[in-house]
Amino acid sequence: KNVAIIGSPFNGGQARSGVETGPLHVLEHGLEKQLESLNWNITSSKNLIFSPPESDPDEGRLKRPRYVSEATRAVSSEVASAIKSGSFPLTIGGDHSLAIGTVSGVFSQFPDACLIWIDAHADINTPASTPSGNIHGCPVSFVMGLADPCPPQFEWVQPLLKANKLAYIGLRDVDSGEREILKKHNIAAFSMHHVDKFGIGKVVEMALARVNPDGKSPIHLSLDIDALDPEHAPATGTPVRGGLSLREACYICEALAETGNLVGMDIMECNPVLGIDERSVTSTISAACSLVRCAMGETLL
Ligand code: DIR
Ligand code: MN
Ligand code: MN
Ligand code: MN
Repeated sequence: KNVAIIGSPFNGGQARSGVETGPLHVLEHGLEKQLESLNWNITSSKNLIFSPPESDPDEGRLKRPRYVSEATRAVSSEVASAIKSGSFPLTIGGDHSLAIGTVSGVFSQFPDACLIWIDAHADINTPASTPSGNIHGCPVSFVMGLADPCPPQFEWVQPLLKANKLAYIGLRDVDSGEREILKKHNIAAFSMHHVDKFGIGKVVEMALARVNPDGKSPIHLSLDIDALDPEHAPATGTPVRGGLSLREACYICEALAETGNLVGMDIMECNPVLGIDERSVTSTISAACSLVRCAMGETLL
């Protein structure tokens, strides 16, 4: 079992600084040792370097399109080369716009993969629907090719993700334009309401049945730490109350590990600078590490 850790200290997809310090905090918490003790061989552990272009005018409503495009393009090629060399790409963000890169990289190598997106938000705004202009609210629409026309900065992004290969769990703050997109494309979207109604075990089962009915597809997991209730992960840019318990989120990761089909993972949006005290930072970072360990087999016997 080989893993490539891709630290991605990037904040250009949203307005709050600090999220770029997420990867360092996660690594300082001891994630590498933790993975080694789960018998993972760390083939590489990088902290990528991103530097904002000198000029980066808005593209319509989109803020910092060049910076996000360049960063995510670099992440995409890191993820693809990790897979080519036989390693599991674990990308640590950074804001969730990075998933333009991780999903592009994974799907370039595994075209029949499916994507499980764990988040309070759907992150499927298009350049036309985004209320904020923050690209971390848009990555899913980009990798699906829903941005029409595609902003020129993002012409390198291929529409590799099909609507029937995407499932959400944990949603509770979805914009009206996003709701329409989810409906129109019949995307499997399990909100906190469904988690309450059916329980997390059933929700994961239903999500996998939708995107991976024959159980054969490779799976990429993109996890926004704000999927967790702010009680467990307060240090994040856009916390929303009423989220997943730590156990529910761990369960999702364990169930995906259990499939044996997981081929990549993102852990995004930890912003240690936004913790109100040491304890709130530590709980957020240790939750992120727990989720990674669960996805990478900690609880498999
Ligand atoms: C909102 C917030 N839907 C937007 N999105 C967030 O700006 O598009 N995503 N916070 O993580
Ligand atoms: Mn976000
Ligand atoms: Mn979110
Ligand atoms: Mn997100």
